[in-house]
Amino acid sequence: MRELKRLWTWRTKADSQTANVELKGDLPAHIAIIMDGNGRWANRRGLPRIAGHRAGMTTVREVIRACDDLGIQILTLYAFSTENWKRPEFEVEYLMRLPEEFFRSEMDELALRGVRVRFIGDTTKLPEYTQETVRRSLERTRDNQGMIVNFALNYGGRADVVQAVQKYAEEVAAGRSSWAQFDEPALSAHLSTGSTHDPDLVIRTSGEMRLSNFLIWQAAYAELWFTDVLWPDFRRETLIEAIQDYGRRKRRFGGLK
Ligand code: V07
Repeated sequence: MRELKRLWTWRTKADSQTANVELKGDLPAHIAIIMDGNGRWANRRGLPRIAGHRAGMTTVREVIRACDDLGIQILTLYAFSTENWKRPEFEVEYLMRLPEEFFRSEMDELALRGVRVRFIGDTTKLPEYTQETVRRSLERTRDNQGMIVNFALNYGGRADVVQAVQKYAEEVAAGRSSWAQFDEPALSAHLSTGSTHDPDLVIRTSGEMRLSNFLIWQAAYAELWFTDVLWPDFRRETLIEAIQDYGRRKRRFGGLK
């Protein structure tokens, strides 16, 4: 665990002033976010739901920047769940075009920052045009050495566990693994997140206090942080509040401090 105790400076859009925040305590290595409340944000403004998704994508850009500036190592974003297919066809279609739009505007900055993009979830069920973006972005950021951004697309936590066991079973059948050696690290390694650091902090916006099938195995010991703020209204400052709260909590992993 890394101890963070430093001043962090940034410019706010509104007044172009420089703000200083002191972050004490541990900095989470891996932050995972359930980005909820785009539809509600739009409704409140009398706008169509897709306007909320568009605004939400702007927040994605800002949060990637903020996490990278802070030195977060892994950011996992729940962009599309296995349940989201139940939404109206035209909304799903709109959502499925966001990845391409995102990369068209962001790829240069991601390259500059050395961000590595990865995907979790069953991307083989996505429309072909989305899969094309998935492939291209993986390829273009593969050699980067900076922060990892995992986009969860068509992701479900239970399905991820099932998929991991199936993969392990195939290795057993091929004689490359044995059930005698099947343990928690072995299962973790076969999840879509692989052997990367488990999330330390899971953030959910928009007032719901559930995991909703997101990283259910990986988040076993994560600190959970909830806010009523809707995703399009989520700011750098909101993220810092979450990280400061995280730093204050005593993390015991079930033991005694
Ligand atoms: C989506 C905007 C954010 C709020 C949550 C739902 C709507 C960014 C992406 C994205 C995904 C993959 C990728 C690059 C960007 C995205 C979907 C929805 C499906 F490689 N935002 N965003 N994808 N929303």
